[in-house]
This record gives sequence, structure tokens and C-alpha cells, in this order.
Amino acid sequence: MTIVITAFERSPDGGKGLARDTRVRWALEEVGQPYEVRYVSFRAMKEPAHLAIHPFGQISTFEEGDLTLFETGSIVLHIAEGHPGLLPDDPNARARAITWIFAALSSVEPPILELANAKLLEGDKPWAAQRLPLVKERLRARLNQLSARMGGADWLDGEFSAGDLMMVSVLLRTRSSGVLDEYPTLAAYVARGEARPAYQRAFAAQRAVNG
Ligand code: GTB
Repeated sequence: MTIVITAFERSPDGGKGLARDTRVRWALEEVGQPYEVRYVSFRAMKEPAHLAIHPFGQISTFEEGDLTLFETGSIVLHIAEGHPGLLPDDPNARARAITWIFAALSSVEPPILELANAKLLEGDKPWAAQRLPLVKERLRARLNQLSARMGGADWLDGEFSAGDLMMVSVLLRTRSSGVLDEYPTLAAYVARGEARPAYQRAFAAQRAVNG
């Protein structure tokens, strides 16, 4: 059955790979599953046809046969569980890799999004200049912890897993702010993720329509 995902018709990042479809493409590339992409405009995302598959009117989504999913955490986990390559066989190691998916999405991504929102959505507010340092400090606190946990390891817990795929995808969004470069361990970790051939293919595929 053909896998169909959704992506922005025109990504606001102009092809930097920061929109949510890149992590889904990356997971599919890691496990060697072909897929098709349905491109949606901002307007189409809010229309009934798309809302029927994504209640919040966003990308990305995943369709295969009778199954329709939204939320990239669920999509990447579904891909990882259905194909070898992204989760270890050992049950405990597998549970830890899944924990890192959740950690990326619920402990690391929120302060990153907070910073993006503080700049993009609130930058013109009179209190923005006062708030920004606080938001950056909260992000730094979390990245300090992550960096300390990684130490000199290549990946979060042994072999590369879906947990790393999600964590690298989330961290990529900190690069443009300059914050990632404050953490050489994390910057090197992200670079290792980006160097994976599967990431390169995913990046090239999204760039082909947005670049
Ligand atoms: N929790 C959801 C998930 O992980 O699937 C979040 C999905 C989400 O935020 N999707 C965004 C979206 O559809 C696209 S990725 N937004 C449209 C809307 O809500 O109306 C967010 C994004 C957009 C732009 C950039 N950029 O330009 O750098 C980066 C990321």
C-alpha cells in the first residue's frame, strides 16, 4: 500500500528542512519505505478535507491503506515499530529509545518553540526585549542538561534510533538563533544526524519543492 504524507505546498523556511514533514520523510528514508507527498496550501490545511485527517489543520500527516495519522511523534513511532532500523530489538533498549522520542517532543521542543514564537510572533510587542532573555535562559537550561547527558556519546542510547531522529529534528530549529553553537556536543550530534544518508535524501526531497 502506498504511504502518503503531507507537506507545505511552500514551506515558510524556504527549504531549510525545518517544517515537520522532514522528520517523517527522514524516518521513511531510514527504513527504506517509498512514499508520496500531497502538498497542501495554508488555506487547504484549514479546509474540511484536511481537517478530517488533521484536527488542528497542520502538517504532517500519514496515510497508508485504512490508517490515517497526525502528530509527527506518533507517525515516526508507527514507522519505527513497523520496520526494522529505528528501534532496538531488546525490549528495555526499545523502551528507552521511545522515551527519547517523548523527551524530544515534550521536554526539548517546547522551549525551542517558545523561543521561535517569542521572536516571530511576539517580537513587535513592547515587552518582547524583556522577555527574550528569559526564554533563551530556559532553553539553555534544558540544552545544558541534554548536553551533560550525552557526554561524549555519538547517540542518546547506544545505536542511532528513532529517539535520535526526533531529537536531532527538534534541535535543528535552534541553529538559526545561534544557541546550538553554544553547545559543541549538541552541534556535533546534530551534524552526525544530518550526515546520515537517509537524512540527506529527506532534506533533498523537501528542498526540491521549496528551494
Ligand atoms: N505537534 C505537531 C506535530 O509534531 O506534528 C506540530 C505540527 C505543526 O506545528 N505543523 C506546522 C503547521 O502545520 C508545520 S511545521 N503549521 C501551520 C498551522 O498551524 O497553520 C512548523 C514550522 C513552520 C515553519 C517553520 N519555519 O519556517 O522554519 C518551521 C516549522
